[in-house]
Amino acid sequence: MLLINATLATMDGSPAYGLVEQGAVAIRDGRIAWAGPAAELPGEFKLDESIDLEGRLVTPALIDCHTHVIHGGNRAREFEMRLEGASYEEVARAGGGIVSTVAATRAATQEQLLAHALPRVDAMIAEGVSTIEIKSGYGLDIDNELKMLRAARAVAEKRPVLIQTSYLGAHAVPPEYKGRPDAYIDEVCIPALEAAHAEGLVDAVDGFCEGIAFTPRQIARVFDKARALGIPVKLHAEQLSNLGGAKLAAEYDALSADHLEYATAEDAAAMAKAGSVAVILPGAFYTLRETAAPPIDAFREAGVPMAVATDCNPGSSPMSSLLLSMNMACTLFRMTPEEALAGVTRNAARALGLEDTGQIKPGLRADLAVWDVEHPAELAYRIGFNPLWKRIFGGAL
Ligand code: DI6
Ligand code: FE
Repeated sequence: MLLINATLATMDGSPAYGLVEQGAVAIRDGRIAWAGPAAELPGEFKLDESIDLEGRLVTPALIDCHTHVIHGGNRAREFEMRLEGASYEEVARAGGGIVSTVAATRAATQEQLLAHALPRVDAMIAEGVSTIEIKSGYGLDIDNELKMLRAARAVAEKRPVLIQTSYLGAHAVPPEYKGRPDAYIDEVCIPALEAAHAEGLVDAVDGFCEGIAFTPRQIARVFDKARALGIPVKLHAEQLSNLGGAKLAAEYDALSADHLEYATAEDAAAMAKAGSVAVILPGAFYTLRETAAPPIDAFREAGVPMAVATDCNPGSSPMSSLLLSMNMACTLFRMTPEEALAGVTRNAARALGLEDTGQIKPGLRADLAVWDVEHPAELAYRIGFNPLWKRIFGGAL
């Protein structure tokens, strides 16, 4: 396949979006074979039939690197409660919050979980998403954590999308272990990780390091097991308070630390040293009406790569629009439109440990999004408008 008459935002790390005017992309065997100015296209890639994009913008297809899109039920009632004045933590302590989604997730079959997720997956794909990370963490017992991960992997059988799964057994303490988080880690969280890994269901291990969830010491025990199994880690860190999660994640060479509203410049330095990505989740900040913004300047100065994701989940971020996440990252956190686009392409791939997607570069997967816009800043600029023209997944239109 040869795409011509395109503007390319290659997002390959070169300045100004890696923009190429009058560009062409040659695709062979599902991979990008060549990309650059059409005038320089090598003869071997010249085809009789090419697709004329009439000046449209081509970017890498988008990557949502942090979602909880597999879950049971919804929490619209909790939304009402919070509007009546209850805080997220109060709702959680009253048995609502994550634990109510746990009950709904346990009650659902694997097929039901999958069917419940597909409309949101479809919304993501319709915005040019090619890769979705999906976490477990609403099962919180061995069978139900495995069920969630199997449902997550099954998304890729139903839709043309790459799925990366993260095991999030350390998401919340289930009711049957109330007040006994260490017993939960020993008796459920670690054995479920071993079982899920044995079934090949785990691409990364995640945790929630927070007052309403687990301490750094408890998370470290889960990370030790991940390390022993050779699985990379990531962490929900400093979302509602600073417990040292980002530093802990850095100690374990985490792929990413996520949320980070309460992170400091010191945390940023530790993450930069470890090469961990800061995953910025403005949907949760917005939904919880947080006031502390993540320290974007500190990440920028320290050279921490920033990703942006939806955090699509039924409680703190019932959002499935990655384009809206980009807009929010700019408006709420003062990220630039170029940083936001890098955050859903190159840096999102890095947050998942994926080296063959997220940029327009020879050798990488031909996962591309073609947009009816003139300039890449338009992607983050509009609110509630989807300019996707076509998506190319693994070289297929
Ligand atoms: N932080 C979040 O924002 C989500 N999980 C987490 O660890 C919220 C999950 C939920 O409220 O259901
Ligand atoms: Fe999350």
